[in-house]
Amino acid sequence: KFHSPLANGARGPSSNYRPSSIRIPSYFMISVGFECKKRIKGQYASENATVRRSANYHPSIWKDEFIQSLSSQFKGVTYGKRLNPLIGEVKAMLKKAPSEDSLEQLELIDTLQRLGISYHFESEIKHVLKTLYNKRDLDDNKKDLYATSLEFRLFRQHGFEISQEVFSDFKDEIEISDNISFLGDINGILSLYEASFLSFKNEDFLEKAKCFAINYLEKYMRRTRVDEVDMAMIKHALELPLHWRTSRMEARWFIDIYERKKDMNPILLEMAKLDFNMLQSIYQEDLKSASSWWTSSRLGEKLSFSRDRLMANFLWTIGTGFEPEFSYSRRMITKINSFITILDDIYDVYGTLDELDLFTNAIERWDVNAIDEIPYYMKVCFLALHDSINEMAFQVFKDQEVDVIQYLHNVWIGLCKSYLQEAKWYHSNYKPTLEEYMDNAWVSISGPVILVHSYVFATSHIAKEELESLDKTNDIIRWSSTILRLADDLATSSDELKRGDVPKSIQCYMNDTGVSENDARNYIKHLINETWKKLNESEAENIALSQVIIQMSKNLARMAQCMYLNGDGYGIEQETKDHVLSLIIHPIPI
Ligand code: 0FV
Ligand code: MN
Ligand code: MN
Ligand code: MN
Ligand code: MN
Repeated sequence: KFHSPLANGARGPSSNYRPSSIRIPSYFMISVGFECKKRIKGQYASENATVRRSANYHPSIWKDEFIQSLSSQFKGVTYGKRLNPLIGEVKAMLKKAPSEDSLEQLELIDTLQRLGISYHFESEIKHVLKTLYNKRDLDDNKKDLYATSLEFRLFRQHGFEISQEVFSDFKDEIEISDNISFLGDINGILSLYEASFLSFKNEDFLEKAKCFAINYLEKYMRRTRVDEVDMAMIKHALELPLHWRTSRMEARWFIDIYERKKDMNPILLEMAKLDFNMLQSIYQEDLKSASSWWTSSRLGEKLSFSRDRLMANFLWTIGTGFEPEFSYSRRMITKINSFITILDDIYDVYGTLDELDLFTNAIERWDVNAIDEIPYYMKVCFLALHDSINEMAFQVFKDQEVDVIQYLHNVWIGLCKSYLQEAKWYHSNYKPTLEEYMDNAWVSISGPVILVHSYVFATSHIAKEELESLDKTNDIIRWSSTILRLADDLATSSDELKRGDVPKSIQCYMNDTGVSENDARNYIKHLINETWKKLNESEAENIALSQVIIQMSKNLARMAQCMYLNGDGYGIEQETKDHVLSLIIHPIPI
């Protein structure tokens, strides 16, 4: 069904990657002769060589030559002419007075969101929801579980104040969960399940409802003869709830499901496919630009011990901001992600502790005169980073007359200091408590670097006060980064420990409590669930904060949960290949 990536005559993803099932021993050492730091007797190193570890990351499967060959017929204005009347038709549907059938309007909004096209109708959707919200109390028709849950989810998602009390009619049946009067109302339970993920910290009923719904859905899949589409919907929902999914991946999946629904609206379907393909053509241009930068920087080749993951670095940026207006941000954040990865591999694997100290100092000084002491490979990294960040800041200074350099510089210092802390812990064999670890690890996963830069690149009117508030005290950045860290630990810590690294959250919790690895993993999953509630709550409390930072923070957490769903989707490109093909390479057949 998909077009072959070879269709344009270019080389496809190269096939000489290392299959993820074959593991080269992690302790494989390489020796580099240009420096004399640590003397080690043994077979791997000559007397005066610095002994360095290697993670043996596989080379990239996506070559620049292939990326540059991408082209899409959906680029430019041709298809815009077809899209515009469809947008008009959907606007008309949304304008239909939300009189009798409020449920129909809510369902339309939900469908637009899932199809990934609601961003065209933000003001219309706000208007419909406002109207429905205001007449909510006048409406004394009893709503069923399905309608109540859908309404709760959409109102809360869009910032309307709504309490878990709206579920009071269903409380008894849910809390005494052997009562099965809901049987058959699979849409109601599914809808309750999705709604429960918008809860705040102290909303116990919603947590109970979530457990009830999960049990119910799992049983339902096993016992009943289930409709094919329902089955797909339930499986998908149990894998990850809607609130934790990123827009593009959800859209690509849901468009196929929607097409199979008996009551689907062909206008919505056509618009969704067209819009998806048009966005994809923009991503291809963004990707080409980022890949050209990466190739000409020669960082991959100069720092070959590090992960060469241009494609994955780009994929993350679609996850955090998919809209057409974020092209510039996607291009810049791909660079940021590339630098983060290089730095992480330097601190985790390649650098010696002495070098890391010197390097951290150079980053703090942010001065080209500060690099005499550091080895060549670090100079390459420092100069490339220093140049790129200064240039990006200058771009903002030209366009907006705001000087952002100290804010950008600060988050890099924070990142390198947190990396150094972990390196010191590792080299002294220190085992932090989970609390101690997390205080540092939400920074060392690079969430603050990504989000502060995202704010700067995606905001057309940067506010100094806002930039000021994006520091260590910002809850939203903290909770988003915490989820990113925990999801990363679940997927990467086994390999990290084999190669030698500081204990990650799972191991810290095991050390703290003595529980098994399996129990510790479940505890970390529980923490992710709890942290989402904090993130939901901080969003509701920070209504004045920029939408860019709020949405991108939530999206970063979501992207982590997608990337790490089935293992290390970042380090092992094969795990993410299908996402790359379906989101970036292959258009939806129309
Ligand atoms: C995590 O790698 C990771 F994905 C990094 C550093 C890439 C940049 C981040 C994004 C694109 C979100 P790894 O598991 O090695 O990180 P830690 O911190 O566990 O060493
Ligand atoms: Mn690290
Ligand atoms: Mn690492
Ligand atoms: Mn480490
Ligand atoms: Mn990791």
